[in-house]
Amino acid sequence: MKVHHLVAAAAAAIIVSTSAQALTYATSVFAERGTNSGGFGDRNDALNALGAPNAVRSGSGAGGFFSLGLGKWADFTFNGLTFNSQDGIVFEVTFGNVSNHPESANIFAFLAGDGAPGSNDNNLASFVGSVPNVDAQSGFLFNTTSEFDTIRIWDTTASSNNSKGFDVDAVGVVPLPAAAWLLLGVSGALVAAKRRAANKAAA
Ligand SMILES: [Ca+2]
Ligand SMILES: [Ca+2]
Repeated sequence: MKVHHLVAAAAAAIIVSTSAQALTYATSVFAERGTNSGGFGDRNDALNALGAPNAVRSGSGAGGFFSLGLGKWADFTFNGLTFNSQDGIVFEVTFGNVSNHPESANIFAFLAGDGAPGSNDNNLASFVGSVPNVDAQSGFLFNTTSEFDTIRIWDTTASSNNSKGFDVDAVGVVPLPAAAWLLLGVSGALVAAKRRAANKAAA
């Protein structure tokens, strides 16, 4: 078997193992909404942030997501499951208009029984990262380093942006280590490079 066949086989194996283990999406949410969060009926419903990403834009309306409002948060849980140092992912919605509507959030992961973070302080032990909406339109992967059953998404959007805050479409937990996702990307790039080389040789 030639090298590029081996690479393709490895990439295929990873794709199979990834699709076989689906993301665990949030099944319940408790939200403390921030300021400037009124209007746009559908985006007031926190339940729109549960399940797989499904935000839509049709005509003058948009649906399937939940706007946090400015400066507050929502807590997501996953059918009562506890995870340990697994990656999470959050999907935000700005419909390709992130330069006009820059939004952001801090992400926390903790065990509810240990008490939720009481401030939006990125020095807290449960803090796992910050996310600008530009990086979360197709899902922003974040890495946790401890046990958790709750993910808190805390809006940090500047009040000058005339925004209704970070718009959450979905929150999930990734079953595979991030390394596998990276490997998948690298393998795909290698396959593409080998194909280009092969095409060039054939031409
Ligand atoms: Ca948005
Ligand atoms: Ca949604």
